[in-house]
Amino acid sequence: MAQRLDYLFYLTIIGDTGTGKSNFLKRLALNLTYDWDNTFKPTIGIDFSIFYAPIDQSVVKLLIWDTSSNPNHQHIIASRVRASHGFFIVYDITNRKTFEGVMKWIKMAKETSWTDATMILIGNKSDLEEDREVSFEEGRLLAEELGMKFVETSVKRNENIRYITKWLMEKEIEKEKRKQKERNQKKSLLGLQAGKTFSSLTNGSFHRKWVYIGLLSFVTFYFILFFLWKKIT
Ligand SMILES: Nc1nc2c(ncn2[C@@H]2O[C@H](COP(=O)(O)OP(=O)(O)OP(=O)(O)O)[C@@H](O)[C@H]2O)c(=O)[nH]1
Ligand SMILES: [Mg+2]
Repeated sequence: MAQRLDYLFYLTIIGDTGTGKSNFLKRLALNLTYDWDNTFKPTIGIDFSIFYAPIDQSVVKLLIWDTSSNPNHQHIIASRVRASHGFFIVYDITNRKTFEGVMKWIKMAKETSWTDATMILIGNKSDLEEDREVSFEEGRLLAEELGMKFVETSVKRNENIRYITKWLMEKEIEKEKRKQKERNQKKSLLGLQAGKTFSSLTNGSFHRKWVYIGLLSFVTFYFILFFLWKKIT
């Protein structure tokens, strides 16, 4: 039996190097089966994970891109993330430079994406409170200024990873439903409501009607011509 699928969303994780993007994705994809590993292996180019996520009554398939922050790889990344529905922009709360780098990633996402993508600002490594360099308030204010959702996460402690992904999916589902509604309204305005159009075109009644009218006009026209010719001769 075919697997049910209601939505397919593409998401992308961006941010400076070492902020925890790859671990974020591993945690999301593997959840509790993920064995925490402190060693740092920078991503080369781009990676991805695909998995299913049930959201309320819907089955959602997610394809999530995990990107490298290396400037030499940006052209490869740009060509892959164009159709992203959402971006996680990650900084490290223990490294102010990564917070300062956030704007360049937002700019890249806006220039690259051709959708009205949802962006979320993420301050990661909230378990390292003693090393904090960026306060929660600073992150929250920046996100507010940019009209974005903000959350602090700890990939290590598995905090807020699933919450924020679920939030994003719900937002995207809402968006899709709104778009569908708008499409249906446009169709009904044109008098081409999907059901009606489909049935009239497929059962042939629409075409048949015009064939009958054509034939009738043809016969009437020749009948009048014949009548006039008879009168003259
Ligand atoms: N304490 C703590 N360490 C973390 C957390 N998330 C990631 N790390 C560590 O931070 C380092 C970098 O993590 P990555 O996930 O590889 O970072 P990245 O953003 O993918 O880096 P690039 O691939 O170079 O862009 C690793 O040593 C991780 O173990 C976290 O929530 N808490
Ligand atoms: Mg990485």
